[in-house]
Amino acid sequence: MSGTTVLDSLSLRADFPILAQEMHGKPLAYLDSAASSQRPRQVVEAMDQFYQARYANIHRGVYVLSEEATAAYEQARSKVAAFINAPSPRSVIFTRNTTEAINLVAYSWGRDNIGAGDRIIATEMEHHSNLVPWQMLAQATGAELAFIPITDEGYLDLDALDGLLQENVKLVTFAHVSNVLGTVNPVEEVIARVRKLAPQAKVLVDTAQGVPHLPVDVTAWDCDFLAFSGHKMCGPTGVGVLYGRQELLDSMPPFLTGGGMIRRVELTHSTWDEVPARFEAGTPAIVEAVGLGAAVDYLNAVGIEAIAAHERELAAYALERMSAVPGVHIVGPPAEHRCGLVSFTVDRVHPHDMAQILDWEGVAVRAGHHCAQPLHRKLGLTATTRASFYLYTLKEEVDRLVAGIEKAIRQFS
Ligand code: 7TS
Repeated sequence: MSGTTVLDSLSLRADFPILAQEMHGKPLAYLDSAASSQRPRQVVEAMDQFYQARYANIHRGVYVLSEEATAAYEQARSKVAAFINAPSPRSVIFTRNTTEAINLVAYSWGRDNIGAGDRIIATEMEHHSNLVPWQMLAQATGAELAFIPITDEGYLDLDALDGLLQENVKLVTFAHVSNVLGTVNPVEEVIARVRKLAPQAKVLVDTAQGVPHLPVDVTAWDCDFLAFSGHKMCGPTGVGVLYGRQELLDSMPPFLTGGGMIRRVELTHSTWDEVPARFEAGTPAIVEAVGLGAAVDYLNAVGIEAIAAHERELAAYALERMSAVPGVHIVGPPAEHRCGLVSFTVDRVHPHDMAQILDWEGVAVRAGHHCAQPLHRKLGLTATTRASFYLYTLKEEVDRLVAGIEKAIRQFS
């Protein structure tokens, strides 16, 4: 069935020519947007036009082209700031991706503010990008790592969080949306508990899987840091974002050093530029930032609330259809608490075999641990197959996913 949803995805697909292809002689059903979304021609064209007519290095030339390129880069920063309701574009730093944004905080803020005996709280559902940097920091400083456990239904156990929130807690970090369970975590509720029980702690939200799909408001959330990637939200690869509370960023030393981030350099020492330049050493991803600005324009034009509603509908439909197939086991919560993402296992079919068979049907999904090994261990699994949706996903693609799963089950029975 190609039933309509709140979003006219069929029309939107005209903006994504990459989707109008066949794979193995079947129409491509791209169900791997959680790994990386596709990008609309508006984004590709904005980058193409910038390269062809507007490109120069930024923040250095006195000539018109460089001044215009600088203005375009800074305009992209303003668009991103408005998109997440940041109080000022100065609190938005362009990084390479979520991973680099989190590492920036771990190295710059972390090494200055975390010491032996301090506690860093993360969760059992984190992507390795929001886990390994804290392991490195804990090992370097003697700090302790603690984890908010997950319940059997795939929610954060908030009562357990309360018990962890003691006076040595310096940082609480968690995913807005799990890239495996699809759980949408109650960001404001978590932050309220942290503020009440451990007011000294800072909060970092990894919204790599959130901001492409759901409204994000750093001012309403009152978070200290927020990290995300351009390539999961219709933007290009190579650009990501760290939002930070202004006074925190202003107090932090640089992460990477070199050109573009200094005020004065002597042979033996230097002083730093203001934020955000302080954290953007070297020539940044100029064209990618402009592309991210165009992606934000695109998402605003479609409407993030409409995208969220569309995905909720697809998730509900996928859960209903998939759970009716004998032998299919879905991980994570019901549709009302998840994004458009469904990870599953199937009796007697290895997740990689499932992904391979689905590929032969033209259905592109991801299989493996999705960079969340501890979470898979907790679930008692080594791998899952994951289908993830976006604004261009059609209900009939969910039907094709289900048909592919049924075919794989027949082949392996
Ligand atoms: N945090 C979460 C929650 C993620 O899902 C990912 C990427 C990252 C951080 C890292 O983002 P990056 O842009 O720095 O790589 N997640 C996935 C995924 O689920 N499949 O491929 C990448």
